[in-house]
Amino acid sequence: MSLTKNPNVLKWVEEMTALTKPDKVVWIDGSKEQIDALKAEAISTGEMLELNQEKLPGCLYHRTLPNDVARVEDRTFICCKNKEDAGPTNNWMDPDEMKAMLTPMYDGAMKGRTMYVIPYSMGPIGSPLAKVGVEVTDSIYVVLNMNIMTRMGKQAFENLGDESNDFVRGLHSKADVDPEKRYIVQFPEDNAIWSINSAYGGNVLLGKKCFALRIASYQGKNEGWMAEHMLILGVKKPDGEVKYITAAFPSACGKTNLAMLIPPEGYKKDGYEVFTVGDDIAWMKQGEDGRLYAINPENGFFGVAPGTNKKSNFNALASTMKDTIFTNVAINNDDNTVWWEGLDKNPPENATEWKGEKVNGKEFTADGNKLAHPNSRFTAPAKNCPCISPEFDNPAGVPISAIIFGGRRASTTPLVYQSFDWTHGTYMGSAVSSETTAAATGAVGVLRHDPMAMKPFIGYNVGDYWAHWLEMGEKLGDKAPKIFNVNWFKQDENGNFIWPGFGDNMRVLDWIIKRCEGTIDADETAIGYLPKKTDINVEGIEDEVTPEVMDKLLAVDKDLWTKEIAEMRRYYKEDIADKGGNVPEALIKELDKLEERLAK
Ligand code: GTP
Ligand code: SPV
Ligand code: MN
Repeated sequence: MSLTKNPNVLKWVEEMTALTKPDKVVWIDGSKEQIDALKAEAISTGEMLELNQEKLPGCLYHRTLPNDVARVEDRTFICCKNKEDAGPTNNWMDPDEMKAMLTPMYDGAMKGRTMYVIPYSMGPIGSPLAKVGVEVTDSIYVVLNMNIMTRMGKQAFENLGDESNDFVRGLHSKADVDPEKRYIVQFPEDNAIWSINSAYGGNVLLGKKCFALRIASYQGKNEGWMAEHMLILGVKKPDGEVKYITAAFPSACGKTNLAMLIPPEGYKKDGYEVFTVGDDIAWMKQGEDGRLYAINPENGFFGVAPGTNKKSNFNALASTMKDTIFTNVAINNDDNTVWWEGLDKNPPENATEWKGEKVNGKEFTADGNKLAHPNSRFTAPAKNCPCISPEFDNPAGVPISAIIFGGRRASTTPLVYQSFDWTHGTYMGSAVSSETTAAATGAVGVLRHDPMAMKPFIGYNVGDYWAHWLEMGEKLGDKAPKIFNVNWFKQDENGNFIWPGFGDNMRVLDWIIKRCEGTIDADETAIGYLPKKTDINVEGIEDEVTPEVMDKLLAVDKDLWTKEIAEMRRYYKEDIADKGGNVPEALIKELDKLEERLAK
């Protein structure tokens, strides 16, 4: 039974049915009965494995094909009419040509399968910032993940209404999961997404990167708001006030960890608390009071498993203890639970590694093999998180005081610094670069530009995206959040991180909040405002972060920064301007000013 009378939805679902020719069409209402039945079906076919229901109630396991374990940026396209509108950071193809190429692939792709029609809301139902999507898919795994990651089911259609055409059409078929025919395609001008031949996370949970970033960034530019690859957290201070901060770090660079951090003992004693609003995506709009408000469009966490443990991210681990889907981690066959590198120091002897082979985990890992894929993930309901913000479902969102950029940089970038103003902060965002991770296919550890941590996710021309940032700054005026840059990943000569990171990042948030309140001075340097050496609180970590280490963390090395500036000039010109990106004059000026300040 279709769950809506909306003719636009019905017509589109009919078209998709005619194209993909499923044996059966099932509308997902989101009821517990329906979800339980789908879980049972997936378990019976072996698509999902049931984990130990005493230790991990409601938890399931899934493994994807070894060729299908991460986002595929080289096969991801923005298909708008004019190539220039996609800009230099996107693959482009003419929308009609793309559809002509993909239509035969979708033709009959669901024969012998069921098509699930998933209505979902990105953002709290009824929020003026929320938007509706409908995804059709032939994967139960997708349905069960969307059930965690979005507000899924009937209620989304109720929100859409019986007439509106304002929903994002998502067509997914895993088809043959053929990597040579894998395409992740956004049609921003049609509010549409086509994904084929993948069954992994960001490629197929179409509400996430495809909609909430690529399509939404385009909508945001046209409608005057922002869709960003940012976590949202609240810091409750001893006086009871909560300050909200967003942070953009590239994939697998610490958003989930920062969003859920547990403050060091001293801070806890003083009454500080951290609340999670979101761990990956923020939609932000100016509120009636002139400030910038953010909602998390998602309803769960699709988090990196390796490295997650009680100490590094207690709250993330706690979130995965029930009703969670684990993808591509290892199984401990002794008790049918899960394991991944960094969970603890005891790889299970009786293990199944992520590809499905039974191994002695101790010997296997001693030989340098990994039991879990480096991009293995958990899909956990946000409501499981012990520190979920009381404002999580607030349709109005939360007011943002600070925006942070960051990435993995072994050198050059100090632990933290503040921009002189919004325009300079926009420059800093445009200059984010980071060593690549396993979250996307390709080499790991290579430094690449990733402006605003959005390189793979800007649904239009990056030059226009920067211009939109500058326009937002003008609109926000003196109500604009302050902009900062952080780097948790500075290394010593031996490649060890010199900042303890994780919970201790609270010490940096503390400085940032005080800067927002105007209660702490800073050193004015060529690159921005830096903390005075003694203004980052190291109480309790003095042994590790000695004054010498702090000097290194806050160093601004003139030679390295001269190279950085030269690289930014090259980047703006060769990678952006020469390839059809219009770098705003104001950003070039910021680069000029930075160079002048450094020369002094
Ligand atoms: P996506 O979900 O891909 O967008 O990633 P993310 O930005 O949420 O990254 P996440 O928090 O999952 O962290 C990824 C990896 O970075 C994990 O292996 C963490 O252990 C590591 N990490 C996170 N925070 C820190 C930190 O403060 N210091 C260090 N050294 N590593 C960190
Ligand atoms: C990322 O890669 O930034 C993720 C995981 O958050 S995915 O959903 O696969 O994009
Ligand atoms: Mn992400």
